[in-house]
Amino acid sequence: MTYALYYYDACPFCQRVLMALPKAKVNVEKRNILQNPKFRQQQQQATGRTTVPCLLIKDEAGEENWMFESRDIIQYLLSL
Ligand SMILES: N[C@@H](CCC(=O)N[C@@H](CS)C(=O)NCC(=O)O)C(=O)O
Repeated sequence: MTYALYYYDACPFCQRVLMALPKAKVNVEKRNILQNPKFRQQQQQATGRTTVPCLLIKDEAGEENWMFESRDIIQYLLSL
């Protein structure tokens, strides 16, 4: 599995997730959608939304799962 967090700094919900990342046992790549519009476009194409935070979970087969809601993302990451 690989994990990537779509976020931007001024978003308070993103900050909550970012603060939880050090407690997670997995590595999460940080993808700032304002610094890199390619990430914003990827997210929008895949989900139809640009809301952040958004966690991309990719399995070994390359299947993608996109998770919204800071609370759900934190709960999920800390459960791994
Ligand atoms: N309930 C959501 C709120 C997320 C949210 O409102 N994100 C804002 C930025 S702080 C956003 O992306 N707004 C733009 C949009 O929804 O396209 C959460 O806890 O993750």
